Amino acid sequence: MKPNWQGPVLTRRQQLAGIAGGLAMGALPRMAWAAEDGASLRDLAAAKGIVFGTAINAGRGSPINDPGYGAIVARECGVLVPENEMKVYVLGDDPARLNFGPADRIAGFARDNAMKLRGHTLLWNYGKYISPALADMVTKTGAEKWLRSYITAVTGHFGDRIYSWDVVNETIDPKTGQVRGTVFDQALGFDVFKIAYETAREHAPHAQRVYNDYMSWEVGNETHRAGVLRLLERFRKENVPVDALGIQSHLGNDGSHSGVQHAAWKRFLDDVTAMGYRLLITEFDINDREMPRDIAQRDAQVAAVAKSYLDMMLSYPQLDQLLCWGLWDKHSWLNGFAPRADGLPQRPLPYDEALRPKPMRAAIADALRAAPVRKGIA
Ligand code: 9MR
Repeated sequence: MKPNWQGPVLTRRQQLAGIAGGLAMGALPRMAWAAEDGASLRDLAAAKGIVFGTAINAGRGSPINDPGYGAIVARECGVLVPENEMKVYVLGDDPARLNFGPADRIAGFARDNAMKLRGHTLLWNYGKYISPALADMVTKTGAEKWLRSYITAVTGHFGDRIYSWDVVNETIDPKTGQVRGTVFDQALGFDVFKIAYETAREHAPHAQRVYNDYMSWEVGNETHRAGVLRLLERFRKENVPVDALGIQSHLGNDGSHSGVQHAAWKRFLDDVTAMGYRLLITEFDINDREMPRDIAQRDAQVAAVAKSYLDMMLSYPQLDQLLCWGLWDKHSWLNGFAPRADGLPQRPLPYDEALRPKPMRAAIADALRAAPVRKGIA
């Protein structure tokens, strides 16, 4: 295992207090702390040909502005993805005048800390996230023209910095298994996918092209999984240049982690990989809404779900990237989007409110230690 030391050793207290030894934020050292189990998730993953990382944001709760969190992200991660800053509602509707400021701050933080960068997402083909102003702009410009110029501008801006793009995100309606029906696919039909992936290939030929979605292993996802499989089959049939399936992995505890559920999920993954797609976990977290109040019990359940899921996922040699949707409970999207009925904060991520590592972190580390070596993208 390569040493992860690149800077001064700070005490835990210094890190948490955010003193960071007088170091300027931005270029954070990857610290070897006299810690728990020694090895960073980044190094445990890299030893297996896997790149480990997280989503971060550029605003509130960003590791860029918070030295305590910054030190953890810099130590644990080999890859970052912006949680929102590369979405059209941040970049803007006019391809000629895009606001790259927040995304560039994240790209700079990744570069300063020698991390890779993923892109999320060029086309979120989901009506809920297409504003009326964007829909107007697309209609006025023409869907094909708008899409081509937008994807050209965004991929061109980041160039080689981004090694993997979520080109299309969440286009399948989980209730029907069909393409959702947006201003884009209503105008272009299936060509919307050809245009998106071909334009990405043309302007970012080096980058992996991913289809990203949230179909999951839980009971109730059958229609969603079937719809995604049909889409992936059609991509192959019509030569749409898609390399990998991004499996978001926003898990919860529906109390049914049964053999049947495992078998159905495995069949899905087997079907996907049989078509030649690679796999990646893009947005891992575990919603604890249905878990007990008691923190020790809850953390143990979250860790158990994480271990069982990751053991299965990492048994696929096609899977070479594992990204959490944040590392810090305090800033998880789930607190806003899926609050617990008892009003307690969610604990869906590897680090708790006080930035202490949780059993979920240990579960991820154990799963990485147990994973077979693969020839990964890293
Ligand atoms: O975590 C993100 C949250 O901060 C945003 O408000 C929301 C809408 O843009 O998107 C969340 O991230 C989503 C991701 O982009 C796609 N998969 C589902 C994620 C959680 O909703």
